[in-house]
Amino acid sequence: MDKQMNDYSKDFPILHQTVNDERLAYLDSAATAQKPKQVLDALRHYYAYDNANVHRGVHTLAQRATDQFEAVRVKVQKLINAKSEREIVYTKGTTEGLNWVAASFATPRLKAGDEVVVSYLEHHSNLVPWQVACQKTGAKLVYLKLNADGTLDLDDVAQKINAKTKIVSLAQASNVLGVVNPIKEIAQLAHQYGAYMVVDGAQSVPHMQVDVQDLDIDFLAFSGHKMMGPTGIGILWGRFDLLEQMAPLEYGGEMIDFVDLERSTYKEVPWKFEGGTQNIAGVIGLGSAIDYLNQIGYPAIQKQEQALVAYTLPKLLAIDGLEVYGPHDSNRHTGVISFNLDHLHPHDLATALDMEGVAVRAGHHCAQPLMKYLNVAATARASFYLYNTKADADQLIEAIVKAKEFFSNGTF
Ligand code: C6P
Repeated sequence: MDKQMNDYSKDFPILHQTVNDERLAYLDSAATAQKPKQVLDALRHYYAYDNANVHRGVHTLAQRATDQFEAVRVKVQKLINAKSEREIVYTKGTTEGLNWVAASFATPRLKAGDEVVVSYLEHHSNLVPWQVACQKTGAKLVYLKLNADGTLDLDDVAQKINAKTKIVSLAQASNVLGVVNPIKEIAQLAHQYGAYMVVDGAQSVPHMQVDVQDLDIDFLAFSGHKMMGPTGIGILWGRFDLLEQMAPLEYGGEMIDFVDLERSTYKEVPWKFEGGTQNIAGVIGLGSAIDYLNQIGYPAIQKQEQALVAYTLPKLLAIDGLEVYGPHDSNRHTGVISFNLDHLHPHDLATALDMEGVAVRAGHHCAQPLMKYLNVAATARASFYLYNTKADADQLIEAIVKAKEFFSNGTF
């Protein structure tokens, strides 16, 4: 093992298998991350010993489940340095969080003549909810341009965020280009004009320290499954005063205070947003994933991912006919690398890589406006996480070279 790299894969049982008779190299963590055995154990323990509905029972199991459920709120609060655990709302994932902000916070405030600013690199989950909000209110959706290396064009940012801007909603890290946006500076600019700053943290919170107070943002949405937690659980963080102004999105069990025949009152933030039986096991698994993240620490995670990108990117760039989208400088790159090889369709490339045990994603990555902007139909994408090693990177490179030979000579 390289001195700069650790092998965390021992904690991830799924990684120790063969796929198509080859060692598995899982390079699709931007789609969903694998789960360490600590998270798998926490889920099993919860279902084996503590399973009960939360906030509803006085019996011991209900108390245990409720205590664990609420304790995770505090873990999330500390992870992102929120002011209070009551600013932490459980959701299904990033998509739901962004939809809630667009529908319940932004839509009632927007009107014709207002502008909502997004960028060309956004995931559909940070575009479509804003399209709908704009369609409903007559506000205009404004797109920030990118530089050739996929970073935001800051001159364009300075022009397009102005007195008409009411919302700026940006991904902190791109799921396609491997760039990180300067959220703190953009939030400052947005606030100068009285606009609100919404951040899609799906690809940042799993990989880097995100401090909502330091960034001085208004909302942050992220997903548990991309940070080694279970699927179906996510977080919407919002400034408390803003969450208080938002109406709930789902009405029914558990989010109410008092129900009369004609009308009802609701619980306080955050519980007024959490109608119905929640994904309790998901919350507990997320808590365990946060413990795991904290035990390794973001600096070590970033060091590992940086070392992997520094090792892989030059090797990819050296392959004749392979085009990398996003920065070519590994120091300015996250663990997400998108590329195309010659005139091969990325789905064919990804299928060939799968035959070699290498799991990458191919397609538009839920970022069709970005594909149009880059003038490509789709890309292949390798994404690293802390449990990847140099062996995974080598396997990727070898499989690409083999695929290139196969598709040009017809021999595998
Ligand atoms: N991107 C990818 O392969 P959900 O599905 O709600 O957990 O996350 C949506 C989402 C929002 N923003 C960004 C930047 C994302 O990357 C994602 C999920 C996955 O790139 C699945 S499409």
